[in-house]
Amino acid sequence: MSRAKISLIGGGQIGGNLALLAAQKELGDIKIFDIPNAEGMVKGKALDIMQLRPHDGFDADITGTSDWNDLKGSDVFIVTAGIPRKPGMNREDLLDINLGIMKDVASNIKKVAPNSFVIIVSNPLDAMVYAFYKTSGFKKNMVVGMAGALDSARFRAFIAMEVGCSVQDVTCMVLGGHGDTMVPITRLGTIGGVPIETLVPPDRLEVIVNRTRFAGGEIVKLFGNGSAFYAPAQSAIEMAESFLRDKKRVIPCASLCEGEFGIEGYFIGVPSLIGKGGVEKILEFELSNNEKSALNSTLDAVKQTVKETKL
Ligand code: A3D
Repeated sequence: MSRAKISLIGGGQIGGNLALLAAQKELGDIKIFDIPNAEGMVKGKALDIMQLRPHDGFDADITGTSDWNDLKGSDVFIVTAGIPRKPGMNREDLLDINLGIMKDVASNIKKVAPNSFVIIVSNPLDAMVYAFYKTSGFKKNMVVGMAGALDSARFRAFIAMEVGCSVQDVTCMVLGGHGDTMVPITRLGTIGGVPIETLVPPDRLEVIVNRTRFAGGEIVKLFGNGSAFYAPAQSAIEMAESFLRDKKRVIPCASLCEGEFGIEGYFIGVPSLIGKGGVEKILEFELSNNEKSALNSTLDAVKQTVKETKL
């Protein structure tokens, strides 16, 4: 059986970690793609990881490139391409530039691997995944955004830190858009099957929910320059692995809703079953009235960012 081919579009902070994690999990052979100016950087990262392999003995071929032809026939793409906001640049300027990059990426992926599974990570996530979908014309099940996987992992980590239990036993999902309006469904969270709401007092739970909402910003502040990359990379890898190994894991992802949760025509964070068919199913369930209104607010935020793409 030949190895899967994984292409990482953007070889920056997240891209480099994606390559490392994909190699360590032996998910397949890996191409790290970036713009010609950054070709040396991605070739260097690839070579560095090639030299790390003997310690653990994992087999994967990792190469850096700025040539789309090298990505022909890839099974999975993880897209982190984009530029960060620079001094003097407003939100609209940034959106315009990153939208241009996403459209270019979409048309190239369509050329080299029209049947691939594509995971978008670039921000603003809710607009970028929509832009990729609209520009590429890919089937809806083959395009997905990474956000809920990270937001849920952050929530789980904070709960485990609060209670002093293994993160492994904390389950919880965070739905909605990737921003301050995200919706942690605390009602359904459990620690080893015991409802979180019976173990964590409401005031502490509220603190944790708020910390989750602003967790990305907390790290940006600490770094002073740049945003989180370890946990975002691991979150995207979980999604890629579920596709490549047909694990059918249920992960909160920005999937295209066509009626699910009453949402029509938008990518938004919902529990998504990922297998060899991509997003094979969205698992719908009854929301409480509060959750419904929170999901409506987050949908408004998603609609606004999508509107700004003019697509
Ligand atoms: P960074 O280290 O700047 O890497 C981005 C890379 O994209 C750079 O190496 C660029 O050279 C490259 N790039 C720019 N234009 C192109 C192009 N046309 N084709 C290919 N590559 C290109 O950023 P990062 O890795 O820290 O973050 C990447 C993206 O992920 C950013 O948009 C972040 O905001 C976003 N992000 C999203 C989440 C979510 O949860 C959704 C979390 C963290 C970061």
